Amino acid sequence: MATERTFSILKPDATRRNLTGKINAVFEEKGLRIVAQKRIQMTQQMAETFYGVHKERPFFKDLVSFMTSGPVVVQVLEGEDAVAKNREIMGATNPANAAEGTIRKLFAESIEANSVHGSDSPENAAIEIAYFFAGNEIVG
Ligand code: IDP
Repeated sequence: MATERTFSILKPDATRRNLTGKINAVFEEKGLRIVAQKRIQMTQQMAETFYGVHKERPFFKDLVSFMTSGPVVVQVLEGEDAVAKNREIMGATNPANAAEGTIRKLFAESIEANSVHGSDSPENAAIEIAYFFAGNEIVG
């Protein structure tokens, strides 16, 4: 398997509870390298664009409001099979269904405030990384 990059967000529930270090420790322990990282405040427009695929879903408005409710940490994670590996490390969307030891099982508050985002395909990873990072901000 080739080295790959994925896009990650530590969501507002994680920054609010000062969990960025604990979550980053999980990524690093499981073999993902943080090759870019910055703390930002998402605007409503950024959140609406980022989650545009969900705009017809009943939870869309609340999700945009949650994602703009405090700072987030956006990241690029690198490693073998990074996209699938990070989805495994994160666990199921709903923490009630997340496997033991996953980030969402360990830290998520609810199906909405579920601590982390991770790209769901290499194609989306490339789009999401390019949306948040300039090439020279990523140092592998
Ligand atoms: P994922 O983050 O596990 O890929 P998606 O289905 O892409 O899950 O949903 C994006 C985000 O939208 C979730 O991480 C969560 O924050 C929120 N979300 C998904 N389903 C629900 C729901 O049923 N109620 C409230 N929020 C939801």
